[in-house]
Amino acid sequence: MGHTAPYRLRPESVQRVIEAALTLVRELVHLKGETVKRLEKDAEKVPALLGLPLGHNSSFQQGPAFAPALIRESMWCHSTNSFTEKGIDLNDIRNLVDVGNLPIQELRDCGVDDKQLFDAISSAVKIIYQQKPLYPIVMGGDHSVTWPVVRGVVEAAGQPVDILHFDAHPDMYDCFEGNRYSHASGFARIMEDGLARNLLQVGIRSITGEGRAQAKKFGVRQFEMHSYEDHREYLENLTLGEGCAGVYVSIDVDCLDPAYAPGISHHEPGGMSFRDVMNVLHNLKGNIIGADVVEYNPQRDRDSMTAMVAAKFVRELAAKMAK
Ligand SMILES: [Mn+2]
Repeated sequence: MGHTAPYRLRPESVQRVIEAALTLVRELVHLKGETVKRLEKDAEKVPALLGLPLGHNSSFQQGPAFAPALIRESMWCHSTNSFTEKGIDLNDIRNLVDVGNLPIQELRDCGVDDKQLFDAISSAVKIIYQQKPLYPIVMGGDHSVTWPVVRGVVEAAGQPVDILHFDAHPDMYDCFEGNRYSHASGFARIMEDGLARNLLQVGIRSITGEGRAQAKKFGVRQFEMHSYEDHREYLENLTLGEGCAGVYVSIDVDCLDPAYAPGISHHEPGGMSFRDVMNVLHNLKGNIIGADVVEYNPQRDRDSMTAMVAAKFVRELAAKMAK
């Protein structure tokens, strides 16, 4: 299975490579965070981009490990400009900083297993969170990264979050094909760990009996595509995150209809339009303290069309976070 590590190292050696990887993140976070503070001492919240090139917990196809590089390329592509829809200039470091990637594959090459890898992801997220005014915005990677990212946010914030989750799938299998770290199980782990006060899943249209049973068990609210129009007004006027740490937004690119986003692993017809997602996001009232965009798969893309879509999700999320 993809989640087993190739070699076994002594525990202290594993810890040493993890520390080295986190040092990369720590140094960039410190440099960018201090620069922002010097330019704008009143900045409250500046999104910090972290790439997690992790794809081995995908169940069907590989490819999302290459997403962060291509999303970055599309973010700064000259076919568009650096302003978001509502006028935030992302070329201004006071609105967005980039703290690079956690070297996922290099850690795995050294024998770091998924438990240790996920702990390292949580640590990287906490490093960002503790450098005020930075807040994490993560580029996956497959969707398995969301569990350790949310865990990092919640541990740093000291209380649970409300999660707004866009996806064709609930990703709540107790265990998928023998892998509890699977990209199809992340939200089961999040709910078991008590990391979310509320979990709202939007765009659902591929769900098994287990997915519904898990939702019932964990009190998850699922907004399925077959009745989307009944819920549109509610979803486009959401208030979340009051009385808890804030809001975490997770966007699986496959929430979109494959007509809008062919560059994903799981083509599931009948999905949201890009504008549907924007309407929910732009109108959301709530303090977003962490976010991710996951499951972009370059192997299936055409002319970087879906890279552009994933990049625009990152850009608009960043603009929504920046304060
Ligand atoms: Mn999905």
